[in-house]
Amino acid sequence: MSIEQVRIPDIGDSGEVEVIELLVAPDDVVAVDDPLIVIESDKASMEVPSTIAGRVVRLAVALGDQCSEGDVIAEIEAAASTAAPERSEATESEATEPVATEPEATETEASEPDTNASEAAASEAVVDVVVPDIGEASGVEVIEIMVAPGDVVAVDDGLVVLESDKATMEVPATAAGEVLEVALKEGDAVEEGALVARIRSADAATATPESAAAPENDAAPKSAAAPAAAPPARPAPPPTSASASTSATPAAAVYAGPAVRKLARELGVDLARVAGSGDKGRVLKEDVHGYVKAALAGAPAPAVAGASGTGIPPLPPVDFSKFGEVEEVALSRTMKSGAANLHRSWLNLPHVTQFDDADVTELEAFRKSLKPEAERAGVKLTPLPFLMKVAAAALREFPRVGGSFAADGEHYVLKKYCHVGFAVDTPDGLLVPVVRDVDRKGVFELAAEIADLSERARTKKLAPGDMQGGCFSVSSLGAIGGRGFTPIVNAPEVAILGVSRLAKQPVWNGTEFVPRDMLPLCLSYDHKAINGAEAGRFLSWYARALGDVRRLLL
Ligand code: CAO
Repeated sequence: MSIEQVRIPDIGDSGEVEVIELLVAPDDVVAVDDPLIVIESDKASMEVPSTIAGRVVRLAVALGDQCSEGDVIAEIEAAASTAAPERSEATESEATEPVATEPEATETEASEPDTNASEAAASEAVVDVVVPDIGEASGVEVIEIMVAPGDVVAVDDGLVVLESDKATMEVPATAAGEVLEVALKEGDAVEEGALVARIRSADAATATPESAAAPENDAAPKSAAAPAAAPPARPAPPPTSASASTSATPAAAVYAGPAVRKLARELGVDLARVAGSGDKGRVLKEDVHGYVKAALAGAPAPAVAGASGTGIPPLPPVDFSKFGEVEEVALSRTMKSGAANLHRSWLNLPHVTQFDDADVTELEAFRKSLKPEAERAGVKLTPLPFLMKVAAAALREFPRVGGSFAADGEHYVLKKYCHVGFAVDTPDGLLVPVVRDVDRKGVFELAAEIADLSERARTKKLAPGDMQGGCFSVSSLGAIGGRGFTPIVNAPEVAILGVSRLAKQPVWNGTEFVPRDMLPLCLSYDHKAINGAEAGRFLSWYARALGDVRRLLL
């Protein structure tokens, strides 16, 4: 068994490169061509493959290290049968695959861009941007088109993003001006020298490295100069710099290496929606896995600024211990899933909240008069069973408020059943058990079920089914206090009633102020499902019905 060293290959780059990802660890077994690390320069990010099959004995680089061609990356104990010959020519050329170093090949392909360059010169102000030296023997895929005809670009603005199995890179504009034509589409496989776009140069004098600079550069080695007269490709920029770019789409702003892009494509993940936890917001494999996990758990994944849809920038981490002593307490599963559900609902539903007060003087008198009877029946009669019973009646009157959007996005579901959830504050977090068929139950029965479900919520005995199937929810903070709040809808429901603490208020009866028991109500709803007038009518109807429950008999 011999120990072989894998080194940074010819990276075709002038300066140093940074190690931005480690893809293996000591003791990992790798095959020839398995990626070991990802390096990044100001021109490209690329994976460095192993040139040796065997066991990784030592990684000679760490994240953030600066290195250059020839530096040792890893030491590998070569597997007996597959050990590569000691840095043979063949192995060298494999190691240097990420960049073109073959003069012949480059020379041949260089003829095309030269033609393009002379054409550009002939048509003076029209510049052909071609795929520069991308160091690939075969075709690389166009994965993003960043501009469209009519866009105005500056020199160095990204036009398209190319990706091979080794690197991801942008092809930048070599001239400032208006994009006349984009010659590529997503999925095309291209070679060095292929036409990317035609730009009507805003300033013919500064326009074309191909037309203007190339003749003066004749002294430069021809193999590289012709195709590379276009500036070399560069890595997709981090979101921060991309946001300042004029023509980049959110997808183009994604900052990720080839392995991560490949993984995202395999998993069907839109990288533009994944928050990057790497340096400068770079998306790492763990971020993609985390995103998928969150999606499967029904939780919202952290999302990036500028991403489409509901994406928001993640909050930067804070080391609170810098400011004083702290203690970290683990979040319970209930807290985590509750937080995820609330966050998802808050982000997906345009919330509006309306307020009203119900005069519950008569209802309170009625409830208090029933208390002894309720006690004999073994139940505690708080206002909540009445609030739920009246909610059931209101939902029958306003069926859309108890409905939900169908998953197909084309229909609205009106429910013929009436199940109402209620929020329970437990030591582990908020839970919303659901009482079935509230419209068919009396207040004593509801009181008994509320007590049973609350108790089971607090003792962690609720089954998942106990918290499903609600049409509407009631969140009562009345026992705790407060004059009003804006509850978050318990999606896929579209509305939730918040109830605050009832208080004696002076109410003008037309001739004098009289003391009345006033109950503050708030209705939050998904404005996509319910318009303000309908919500207003629902809440007024509800408050009136609470004020005179005899109306429910009508
Ligand atoms: N105004 C004044 N007093 C009220 C009231 C109101 N709106 N609602 C209830 N009360 C009184 C009750 O009558 C009871 O008084 P008595 O003991 O004198 O009879 C007392 O407050 C305690 O009630 P309770 O909390 O035991 O029972 P409940 O039926 O009102 O509530 C439950 C049950 C499970 C909803 C409640 O315990 C709870 O967990 N509430 C918190 C809900 C929550 O966290 N919501 C916020 C979620 S975010 O939207």
